[in-house]
Amino acid sequence: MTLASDRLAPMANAIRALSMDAVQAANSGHPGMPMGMADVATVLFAKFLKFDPANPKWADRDRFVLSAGHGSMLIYSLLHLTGYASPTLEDIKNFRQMGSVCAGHPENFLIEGIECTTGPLGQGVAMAVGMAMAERHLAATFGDDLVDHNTWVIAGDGCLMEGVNHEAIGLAGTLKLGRLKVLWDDNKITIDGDASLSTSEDIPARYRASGWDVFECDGHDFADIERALGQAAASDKPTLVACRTLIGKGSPNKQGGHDVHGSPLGDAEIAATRENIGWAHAPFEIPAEILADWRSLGEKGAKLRAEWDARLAASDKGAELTRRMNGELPSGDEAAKTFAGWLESETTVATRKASENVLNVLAPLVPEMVGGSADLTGSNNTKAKCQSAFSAKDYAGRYVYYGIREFGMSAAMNGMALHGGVIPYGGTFLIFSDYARNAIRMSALQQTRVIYVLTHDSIGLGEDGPTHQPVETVMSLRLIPNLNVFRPADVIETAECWQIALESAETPSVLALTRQNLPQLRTSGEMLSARGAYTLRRAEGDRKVILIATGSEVELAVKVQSALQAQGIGADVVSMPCMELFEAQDAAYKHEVLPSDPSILRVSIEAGVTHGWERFTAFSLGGGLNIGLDRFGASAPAKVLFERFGFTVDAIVPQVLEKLSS
Ligand SMILES: Cc1ncc(C[n+]2csc(CCOP(=O)(O)OP(=O)(O)O)c2C)c(N)n1
Ligand SMILES: [Mg+2]
Repeated sequence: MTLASDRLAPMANAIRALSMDAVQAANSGHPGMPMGMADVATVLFAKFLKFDPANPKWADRDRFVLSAGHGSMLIYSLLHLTGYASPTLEDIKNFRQMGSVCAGHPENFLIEGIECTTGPLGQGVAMAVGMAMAERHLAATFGDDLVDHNTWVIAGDGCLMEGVNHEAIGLAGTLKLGRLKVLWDDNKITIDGDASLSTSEDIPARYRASGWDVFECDGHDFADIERALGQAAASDKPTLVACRTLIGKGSPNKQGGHDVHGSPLGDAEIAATRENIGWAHAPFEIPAEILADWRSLGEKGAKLRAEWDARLAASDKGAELTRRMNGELPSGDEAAKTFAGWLESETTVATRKASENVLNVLAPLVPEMVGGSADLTGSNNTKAKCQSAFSAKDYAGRYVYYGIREFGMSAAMNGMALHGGVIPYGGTFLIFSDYARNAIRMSALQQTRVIYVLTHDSIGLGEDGPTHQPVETVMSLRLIPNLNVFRPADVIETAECWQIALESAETPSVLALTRQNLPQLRTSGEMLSARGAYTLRRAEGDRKVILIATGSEVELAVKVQSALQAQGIGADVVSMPCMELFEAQDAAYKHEVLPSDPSILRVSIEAGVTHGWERFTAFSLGGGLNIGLDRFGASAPAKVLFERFGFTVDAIVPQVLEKLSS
């Protein structure tokens, strides 16, 4: 497709008009960025991007990430103009209104052509790194004739200023991700005003120092943009193109200033802009010949896609690539059989070690699993024996050394999962999930299958002390919607939780695992963790108490049960590896595990904040009892800490007795 420059200008103005009119209609939104980057985006879509609007999920399409998500009208305009079924013009007219897929920021779950949800600045670039990793991995696995595409990003000053940008570009440079191209909207404006208020760094030098190529262009000169994007496309390094632009370009009185970043232009300025750019058409009206030029862009992609379809059909690897891209797990019950065999053994291991044992079963059977750790491989036990390093020398490797980049790792894993064809999992200490927290939240919002292996999950890690001991962390992760937080109690539950995590195609998972050894408590039953909570030990005789515990405290609950039984007090032990899954059970099952009988005392035991446990215990005798840790830990051996903070039979039994007699 070769469109002359004089045809590109009206195409770019169509983006400007749609953006300013939609923001005006919504009376909120961000016109500046789409108007400023309209020319660059037009060249990208007209001359470089590989896409087929009729097949938004075509596996070998280029990925386009609008990292500067506030400029959402740019991507809505592009998708509509090039002929994607969604969004419609009606959706655009209802920008930011209830029911329109054109949400304030682009959401991957609302529109097929949107690769990832953006808005939290910086994470789009970091997710794009993950997409480029997945692309290289699949190309190495399936060959260039089936996997051969670029990841193009539009990012603003904010995306480059965020800390996660440093993590992302360091990783991309080290991995030599030459298929990654970032177009920087270098408008020198942020919300507060001139970018020089807050930044003075030499950004091109920073990127070059990280192993990137950097090119520059005048972002309003079509020929110059095409030259720079051509250089980027030809580079075998990850590439930044600094596109010098005017924010709000086209608006005669507001372009170049920060007021145009995030407010409607207003009727008078919109009229002046129409005049200035020569756009005589009514709001939301795109002249037929301009729309035809936009629609013609998809033809090249449709042809490439048809050729690719033929190669896929002819390839003996086609079916496997299709399976992986569809996110379907391999068939077979080998893993389940192996885990069932474990019931008979009595394995005492830390759950982080149990997780490694599980991985050594799963990773060979599920080749799309790509693991990694933020420099804690030997502590997180995340590397399976069959995995070798994913590196610039060997993209077929299935283990990523992410370095000390928890946030970057998590965002990259989102990008990998969204790209498809791989199931990413990655480890760090549970306490440092807070560094990654917004990416974990974005996993949940975007419905990605990302598995977080978070070890050293309580004071049970011991001597490293309170900086490393999670107290509020597990409960705070449970606050995030659509995130399954697992805290398995032994090797059997660990295997079950891993299986559930793998099977949860639209829900990310956290596996909170211990550093310290735990005995095997389960010797029977099948996939009980899938219920979220279950009765592990039944009371002998009259049940007066239900002990509800998670992870390492289930062992303690079993001991407390014995001590109570010795005094003639019947107690159930409920293991609750996943609150979210328990909450999702029907009322009958929940009542079976936690009967609504206020004469029974419910006791929660978890080595973390008690906040949140009331929901399971308040409806019970005397308001129930919550055993936990509502303060920071301390530096000492684990055993000493558990004693010091009351996680012992001797400390708990008297509290239970007192409650029972009150
Ligand atoms: C992590 C994060 N912090 C803050 C914001 C709020 N915010 C949205 S856009 C923006 C400024 C962006 O500046 P720039 O990227 O240069 O965009 P431009 O004004 O040029 O469109 C800020 C602070 C955000 N969306 N995400
Ligand atoms: Mg800016």
